Amino acid sequence: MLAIITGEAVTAADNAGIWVFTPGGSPRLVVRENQQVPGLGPGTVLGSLGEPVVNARGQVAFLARLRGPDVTPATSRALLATDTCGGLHVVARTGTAFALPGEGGPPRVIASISLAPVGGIGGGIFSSAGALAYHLEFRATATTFTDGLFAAIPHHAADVNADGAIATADISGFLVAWFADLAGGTLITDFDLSGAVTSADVSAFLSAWFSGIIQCQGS
Ligand SMILES: [Ca+2]
Ligand SMILES: [Ca+2]
Repeated sequence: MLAIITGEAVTAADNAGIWVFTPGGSPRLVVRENQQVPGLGPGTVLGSLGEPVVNARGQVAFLARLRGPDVTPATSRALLATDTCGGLHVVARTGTAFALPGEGGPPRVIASISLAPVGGIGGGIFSSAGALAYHLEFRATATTFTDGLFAAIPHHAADVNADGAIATADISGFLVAWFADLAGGTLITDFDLSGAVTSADVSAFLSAWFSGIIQCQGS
């Protein structure tokens, strides 16, 4: 649920948050206004939060307005979602390029984002398997748009097979892909984003895997 809180040291800029309630458990704060958005520039924070959609695993997805030194009106809307370990991911952001799978030519630029326009008022489909449906509009010309319905599976970086659990299968999956990169010269397992696939990527992955195991125990 989306809730507004009050109290000393709480201001209008950070008085909203999203909590998840589980049967028999205590409410868990997932995100709060004014918090830094992971993966975006320093000072890029959640300016305001939309109504969330929750799945059976306790993952949430929500639209947000971003605020920060590099945020312009064209880049201020984003769809965010949590993985099964509680990590927050940007699924889509307005003003950024979006390459349609299998389509050549220049990437499209996201003009607007909404949760899937299905499932009733407010919409939103976030399956118990972790797949989030969302709708994007792309600006084709100044006055015309194209659009499409997409799905994402927000997952922890060490959850290679995106099944929501960090397990030994993810290590073997990573190693298979790593050897395939070495053989084929591809960069899928360039985990440390160095531009090359080396043994450093295996160490970086294993380190993320072990910290993911610890982080996910608490969720
Ligand atoms: Ca997994
Ligand atoms: Ca690398």
